[in-house]
Amino acid sequence: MSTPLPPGQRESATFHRFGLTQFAQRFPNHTSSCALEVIGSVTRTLHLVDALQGLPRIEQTSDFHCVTTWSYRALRWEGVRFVDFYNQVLLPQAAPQASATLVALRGQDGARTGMLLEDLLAPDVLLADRLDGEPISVDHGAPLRLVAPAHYGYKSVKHLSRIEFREPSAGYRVSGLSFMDHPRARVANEERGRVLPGWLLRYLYRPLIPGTVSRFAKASQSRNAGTGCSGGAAT
Ligand SMILES: Nc1nc2c(c(=O)[nH]1)N[C@H]1C(S)=C(S)[C@@H](COP(=O)(O)O)O[C@H]1N2
Ligand SMILES: [Mo]
Repeated sequence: MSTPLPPGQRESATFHRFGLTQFAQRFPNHTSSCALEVIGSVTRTLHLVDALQGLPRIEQTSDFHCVTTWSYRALRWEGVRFVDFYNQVLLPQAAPQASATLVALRGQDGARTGMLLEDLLAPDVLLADRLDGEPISVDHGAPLRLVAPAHYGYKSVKHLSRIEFREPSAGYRVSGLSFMDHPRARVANEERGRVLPGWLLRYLYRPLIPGTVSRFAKASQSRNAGTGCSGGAAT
């Protein structure tokens, strides 16, 4: 059952709470419902109170690959396929411009990245509110996170609160540290960053793992109680 890990990745025994250290101390303000804002190149801006309401729920097991080279195997996510959310909510209600093929994603903690709409519509990309049979914990993205298993972990935005449709003609610059943020970040292609080659970034990122893990773990302390989406929980 165990497939080889993608190039440059090593298996981790722990699913670390992780990210850029500037986000270690930041936590979501709202964890009891999956509110989501849809803005940008859309016909109508949306303020959804429960983004997953009424949509078909699925369960999916996938490996998780952080760009710094740790991978954690076989996480069991539950939620809604992004493509279903797109077809059943975004297209009819927000009606994005056909030319807005870049989507900026933002978490409640201020973390940002972008994905090509085409990548978001892959069948394994989820809006997830449950992990391993429980509501997603604050540590791992409560109340709602993106899960994009074919892309490095930084595309899987936790505490997802806003999605913004953009015209790609303006260029890809979504996060503050855009040199680290590859527009696609496909794990199979080792697209770790925008500027330096993936194989080189392996060696630059790997030494940062222990310090980052301990900063995120310390900051989390007693903040890891889980919450779920109103009405979204599978029974
Ligand atoms: N909102 C938000 N999303 C985020 C991050 C973050 O700091 N804040 N870190 C990213 C990175 S670099 C990784 S590897 C994964 C880590 O997910 P985890 O903390 O659930 O293990 O979340 C990604 N999504
Ligand atoms: Mo990461």
